[in-house]
Amino acid sequence: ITNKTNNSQKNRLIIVSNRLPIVLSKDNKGRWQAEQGSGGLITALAPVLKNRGGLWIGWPGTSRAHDKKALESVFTRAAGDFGYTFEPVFLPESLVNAYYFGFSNQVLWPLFHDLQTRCDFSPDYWNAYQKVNEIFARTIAQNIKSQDDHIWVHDYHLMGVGQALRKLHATAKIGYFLHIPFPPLDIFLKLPWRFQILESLLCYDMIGFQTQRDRRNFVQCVHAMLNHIRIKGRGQVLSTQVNGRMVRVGNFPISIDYNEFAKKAGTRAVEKRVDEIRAVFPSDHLILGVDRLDYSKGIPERLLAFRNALQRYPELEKKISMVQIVVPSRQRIPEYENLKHEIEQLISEINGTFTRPGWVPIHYLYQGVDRTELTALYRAADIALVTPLKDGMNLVAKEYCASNIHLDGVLILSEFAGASSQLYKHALLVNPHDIEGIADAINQACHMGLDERKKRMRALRKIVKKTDIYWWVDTFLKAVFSHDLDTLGPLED
Ligand code: GDG
Repeated sequence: ITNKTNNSQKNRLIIVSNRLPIVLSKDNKGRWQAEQGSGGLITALAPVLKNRGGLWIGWPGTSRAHDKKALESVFTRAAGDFGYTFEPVFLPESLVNAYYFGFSNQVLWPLFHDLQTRCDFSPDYWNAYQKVNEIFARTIAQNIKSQDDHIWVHDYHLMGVGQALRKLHATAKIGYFLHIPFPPLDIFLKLPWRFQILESLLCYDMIGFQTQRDRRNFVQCVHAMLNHIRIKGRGQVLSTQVNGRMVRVGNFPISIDYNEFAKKAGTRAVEKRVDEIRAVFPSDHLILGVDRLDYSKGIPERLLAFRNALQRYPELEKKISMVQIVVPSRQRIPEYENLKHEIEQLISEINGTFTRPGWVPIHYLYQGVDRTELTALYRAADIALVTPLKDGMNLVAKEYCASNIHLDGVLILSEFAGASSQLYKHALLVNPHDIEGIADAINQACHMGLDERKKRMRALRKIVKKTDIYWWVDTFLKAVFSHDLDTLGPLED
């Protein structure tokens, strides 16, 4: 699907996500300008949209009335530049907080990461979430041109869009992909709107999850809560009948543009930065952590494990250094601000205790870095420490492998990252709550011989390369829109 050019409007693809894949900024005369964003999803979907004819619907990030008019011409120009069109969904300022920071990020995000004590089940949040999902559905309905249009809705912000579209009598096929985990039954049951959410999801033609774990949790919730529905089948895609309609349920581990990372890792610019980074960190083993600021990423636990390694394996003194990048995220939610303080306090305590002349154990950046710097850090790092408490997939783990072109790095990976369902055999798997276990893995990685490191990294890279982001897009679209599920290949999971 990704490689075939199809200029006709048949099977036009409509992607729907909370945010448009565009970065808006103002030039020096105060006029809006648009640049394509840089995430993996955008990189993968942009060529598909261009080839098949496509539209991306999402919130542009601003609601102010006077911006709306100005933005119209920006989106028309961007369509000409990028080869597919954009439809902004303008959300009333009064709803954005309760929908985005409220229901999406203080109900669904913590609950689906098994952290129900962090939830704020305020009814206002739910009302705003429903209203915003209806606004998205209306915009989609206005943009459907034919029964053959294929709609693909993304992530936890938009679980109710399918149901709202059905209420508007939309009959086009709608696929949905959840980027975050789906929780086990006991946790899902805590949600006051559990029935509404399950029933909304079952309005899609395909519900896609990252891993078998998430799909199994979803199937268990459906079977326990909705007696009349039975999800059946084997293999990557299961199915059921809901009100006379077939609903498919599958798992599709998202990935990265492997070739792009591997290619970038070998460029002169990256090579130069790797040398500079290695010169700044003369210790034998450079350990890297890269995360958005989020309590699901297990950053404090990881820091405690690093401290534990220094305490229990004193011979590692001056031999290991850690770079931890924390990218600012969801700053308006107080929990995130508190987490930032917790991380910073821990880092200063650890550095205060262990620093020696010429050696500072932890280097901390509370900022994003550009792609060249990130790739150079991936390449320079001897060990990547990816220890989320729970994660849908975790792309950092895959990006580290793709960038490790000399095959000498070790990936330490949480059992509870979706990525472990594919990488478990060749990474060092850890329980992110087990501080001593992670410390032992750090010590093991520091002592691992080059042969073993290469063997493991070669195998990891092979898996990431084979199931890259283009494979993911292709497999998902085939599973939603083809009639014959047998055409799907087997999946290692
Ligand atoms: C959600 C799910 C799932 C990070 N720091 C910098 C930077 N990044 C980029 C990484 C990576 C992305 O951000 C983070 O992706 P993750 O997958 O690790 O995590 P979430 O943001 O939580 O994503 C997750 C994902 O959706 C996809 O389905 O895997 O489980 O939670 O691509 O490279 N990029 C740059 N500078 C940085 O400093 N340029």
